[in-house]
Amino acid sequence: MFKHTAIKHTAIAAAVWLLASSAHAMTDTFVKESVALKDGSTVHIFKDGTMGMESRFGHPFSMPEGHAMQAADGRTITMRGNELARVSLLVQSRQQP
Ligand SMILES: [Cu+2]
Repeated sequence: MFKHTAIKHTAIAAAVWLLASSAHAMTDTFVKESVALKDGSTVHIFKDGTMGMESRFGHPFSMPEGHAMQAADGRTITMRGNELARVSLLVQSRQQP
């Protein structure tokens, strides 16, 4: 009887862990690169080549496609797409414990 309960607990713990980590896994898989910009904001480059902006305060913001961005490392990156919703998801997933 004790054995049975222990197995159940393990299964429940595994299920909870999966739920908690799924948001992180999801954002990990679709972000190819996050690049810090000279002005303190960050551009997230997704695997499909589109991009989304995050302000220095950690908030998603809109940027027109074709806008040239200066990376902190000196690169110039041209904005492709404007993935506000994806950046929102990314920020939310980081805020989970
Ligand atoms: Cu941008």
